[in-house]
Amino acid sequence: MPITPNDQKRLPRVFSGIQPSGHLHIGNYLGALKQWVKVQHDYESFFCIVDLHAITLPQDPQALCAGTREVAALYLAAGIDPQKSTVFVQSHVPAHSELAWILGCLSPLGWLYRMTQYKDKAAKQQAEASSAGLLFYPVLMAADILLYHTNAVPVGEDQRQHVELTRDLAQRFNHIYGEVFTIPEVMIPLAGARIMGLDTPNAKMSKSENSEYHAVFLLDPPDKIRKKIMRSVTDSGSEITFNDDPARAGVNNLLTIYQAFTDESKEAIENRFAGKGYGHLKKAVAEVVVEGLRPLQERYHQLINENGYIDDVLAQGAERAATIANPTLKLVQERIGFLKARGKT
Ligand code: AQP
Repeated sequence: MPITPNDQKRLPRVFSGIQPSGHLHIGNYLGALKQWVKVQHDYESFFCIVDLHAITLPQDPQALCAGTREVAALYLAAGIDPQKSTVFVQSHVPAHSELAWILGCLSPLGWLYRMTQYKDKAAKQQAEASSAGLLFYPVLMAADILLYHTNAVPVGEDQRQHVELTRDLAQRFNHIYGEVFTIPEVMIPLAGARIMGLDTPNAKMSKSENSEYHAVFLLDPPDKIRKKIMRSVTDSGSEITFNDDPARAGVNNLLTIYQAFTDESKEAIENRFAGKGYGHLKKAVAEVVVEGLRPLQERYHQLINENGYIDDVLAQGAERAATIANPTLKLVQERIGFLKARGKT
């Protein structure tokens, strides 16, 4: 691992982020947030609200601005401790955009066109209408991660390919310009790494999916959560077991949600539901989700009403993040051969 000015005797670092591109759902919670809360005790942690990523698809300006604060409040409500972890907004630290440009100039287009998320999201739009930003998304994500000499990136399964690209870009830069970047590892949770849509159990749950019964949002009231789960798509069978069969993906998804919220073993869960019907399973899942989200929801409503608190946390976070990100960017610029601006240290 390359040694950098801030690196002496530090804890290993994690970096991760979520886009303020809609309301957060239980997939974002189980795939990302829940493991962040755990890892912050063992890692120096950087958790970002990635607004620059969000605009790779069209966003309503007011919703983006309100959503950025909402996501920040949800991080804290879920248990991210701003005294322990650095919480900040991506666009508040300009080094992210600057490093992304440099890394973009090292990224072969072929690597970017191969990204599954790009292909999926571009396919939902007219091919020519999808933005260059959407293609560039993983390069920006690489910049986010590499600026902090990140050791591990806690994300859901859908982001694995982007972390692999980050590793490739870091190795490419280090090979051409000498060691600067730490090569990060991906960190995927054992349960809940890929939560599927309740109405589309063969496609991942997503914020930007419009249908009403697709996702359970973290701020959905209990009755709405129950209604959505009771209406989730299952199959015509009756056996309640974890299963890879795509035809049984709905039941598998409900069991996965149950497992991720309760941390029980698969065996214990299968025993619990042996001989029971799907209606019973759905009710049980709805209750663990309602109860699992209750403390987060209560805390969220307190935090969002505390005048100026979220903005204070974000301002301190951005200041702290810049103290790590700016020296990394400076080192990169030197290695590339950019002329130092007069008067700048
Ligand atoms: N369905 C999911 N199951 C488990 N983890 C998930 N994540 C997203 N969906 C699931 C994880 O949440 C983190 C933040 O994701 P993001 O907002 O940066 O982008 P995304 O992966 O594209 O998430 P969405 O919800 O699908 O948003 P939109 O619809 O805006 O694209 C990541 O760690 C991701 O793995």
